[in-house]
Amino acid sequence: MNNFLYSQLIEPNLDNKGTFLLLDDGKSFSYEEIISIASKISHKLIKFGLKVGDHILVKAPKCKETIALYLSSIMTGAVYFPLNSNYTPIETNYFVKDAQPAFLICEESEIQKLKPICDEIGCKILSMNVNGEGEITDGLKNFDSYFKPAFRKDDDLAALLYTSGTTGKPKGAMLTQLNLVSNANQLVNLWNINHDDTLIHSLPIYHTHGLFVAMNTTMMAGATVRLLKNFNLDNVFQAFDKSTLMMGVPTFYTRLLKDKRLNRKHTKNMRLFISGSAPLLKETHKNFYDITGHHILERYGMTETNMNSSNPLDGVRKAGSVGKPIKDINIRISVTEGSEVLNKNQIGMIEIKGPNVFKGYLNKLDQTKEAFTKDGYFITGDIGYFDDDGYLYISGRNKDLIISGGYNVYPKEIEDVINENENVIESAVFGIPDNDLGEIPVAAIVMYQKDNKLENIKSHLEKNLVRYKIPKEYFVLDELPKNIMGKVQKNILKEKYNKN
Ligand code: MLC
Ligand code: AMP
Repeated sequence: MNNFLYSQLIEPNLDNKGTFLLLDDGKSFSYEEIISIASKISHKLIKFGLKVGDHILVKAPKCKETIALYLSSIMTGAVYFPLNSNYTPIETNYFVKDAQPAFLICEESEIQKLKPICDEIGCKILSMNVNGEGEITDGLKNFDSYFKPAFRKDDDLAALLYTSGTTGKPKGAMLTQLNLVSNANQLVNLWNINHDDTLIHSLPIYHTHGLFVAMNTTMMAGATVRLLKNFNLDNVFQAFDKSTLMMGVPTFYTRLLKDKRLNRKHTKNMRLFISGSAPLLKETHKNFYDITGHHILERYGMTETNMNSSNPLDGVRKAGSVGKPIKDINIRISVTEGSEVLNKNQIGMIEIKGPNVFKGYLNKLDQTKEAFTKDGYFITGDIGYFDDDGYLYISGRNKDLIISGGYNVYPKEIEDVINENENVIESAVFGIPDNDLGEIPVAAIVMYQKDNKLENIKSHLEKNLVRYKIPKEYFVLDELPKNIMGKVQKNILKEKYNKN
C-alpha cells in the first residue's frame, strides 16, 4: 500500500469543499484549503532538505497551520513528533537529544533558547507563532498546492510520541502507519463518526487523544472540527448548539457539571460525549446523565496502543467501565506478565495485542523487550478485570504515575529536580485526589534544615518543569515512611494527605 495514512485521511478529501476547521475567531476552512496549505508546506520542507523518515519535532501552538503541518508530515513521509508547547527548554533539550529530529518547529520566542541544542545535533529550527505566521508559512504562495505523497509501507513509522511507559525517563513510542489507520478506522465505525458530525475540539493536539483519536477519525470521516484553543467553558457552551460530538478528559465533564448552564436543552444538538485518558467517576457519569440525558461514552487508551476498548454507541454504556475490546484487539488479564491468564472477575495486569500496538521505544531495545510478554502482548501497567458481560474495568495502576487532568506526571522526574537542592535529603512525589483534576501531584520533603524556605525548591522546579508537573502542595517531614526493603511507602503518604 502506498502511504496508508495519506490514502485514508487526505486523498478522499483532496477536492472536499466541505468545512474541515472552524476556528475561535469564526473563520472556517475547507478540507481542500487546509490540504493545499499542507502541500505547500511539504514543498517548502523538502526545499529545506527534509527526507522521508526524518523526525520532525513540532512544539507549535494549536492553530490551523499546525494541523497542516501534521498533514504535510504524512505527505512527505516524515515522522511527526509533537511536543507539549509549554515544555521548558530544559525538558525540550532532552527530547531533541533523544529523538535527533531533522527539524524543530517552535514559536519565534523560543528559537534563541533552543538553537544551541539544535546546532549541536544538526537540526534545522524554524518558527511558527500563535497566529500561524513564521518561517514555516512565509511565502507559501510561491509553492504548488499539490504534493505527490511519499511512498510508505504499513509498518513504516508515522509518528513519535513520548511517554514514560511503566518506569523511567520519557521514551519515544514509535507508531506506524498501520497503528494509526487501523485504530482510526475502528473508532469511526464504532462511534459512527460521519461527515455530518461537528466535533468540539478543546484538547491539546500534541497527545494521542487530541491528535489521533480526535483528528484522525474526523478526517477519515470528512467531518468538521471546531478547533478551540483550549477548554474554555464559555466557548464550549456556545459550541453545543452547533456541534454533535465532544471528546474530553474527565475534568471537562466535572467542570461542565459545576456550571449552572448545563442542561438538556443546551446539549440537545449533541449526539455523543466521549471521555478518556483518566478514570471517569461513576458519579460524574450518573450526574451528567441526570442533567443532560446523555450517557458519557468512556473508552481506554494509551500512547503506545492508541485506543484499546470502548463502551458501545448502541447498547449499554456502563458507568465505571472502559467498555469492551475494540475489534481486532486482544485484551487479556494476567497474573504476572502472561504467566497465567485470568478469568472473568479476576483482577490482574491488562495486556494487549493487535494492529494498534506500537513498534517499540526509539533506540531502546531492552526496554521494548521488557514491555512485551514472550508471546507478544504489550504489558500496559494498568490493573483491571472483565465482568461477566465482557466489559473491562481499570482498578489501579502498577506504575508510579499520577494522572492530573489527563496529563501524566511521573513522580521520579519531579523528585529528581527537588533532590537537586542541597538542603534536601530525600523527597517523595505522590498523587492525592482532587475534585477538579482527578489527581494532583504533591511532594513530601525531608530536609537537613527544616526551617529552610521552600522558595528555592519551587523556583528551581518552575525553571525546569512545565507547570502541570509542579506539586500543588508541599509537606516537610522528619522522615519518609519506608518498608523493610527501604522503599518509600507512597500509599501511606497518599492516605495521610488525602483530603476527601
Ligand atoms: C493545567 N494545570 C494543571 C493541569 N492543567 N495542573 C495539573 N494538571 C493539569 N492537567 C495548571 C496550570 O498550569 C495552572 O498552574 C493551574 O493548573 C490552573 O490551570 P487551569 O487554567 O485551571 O487549567 P486549564 O488550562 O483549564 O487546564 C486544565 C485542563 C487541561 C484539564 C483543561 O489540563 C487539559 O486540557 N488536559 C487534557 C490533557 C490531555 O489531552 N491528555 C490526553 C493524553 S493522551 P498555575 O501554577 O499557573 O496556577 C492519553 C491516552 C488516552 O492519555 O487514552 O487518551
Ligand atoms: P498515556 O501514557 O498518556 O498515554 O496515558 C495512558 C494511561 O492513561 C493508561 O495507561 C491508563 O492508565 C490511563 N487511562 C486512559 N484512559 C483511561 C480511562 N478511560 N480510565 C482510566 N485510565 C485511563
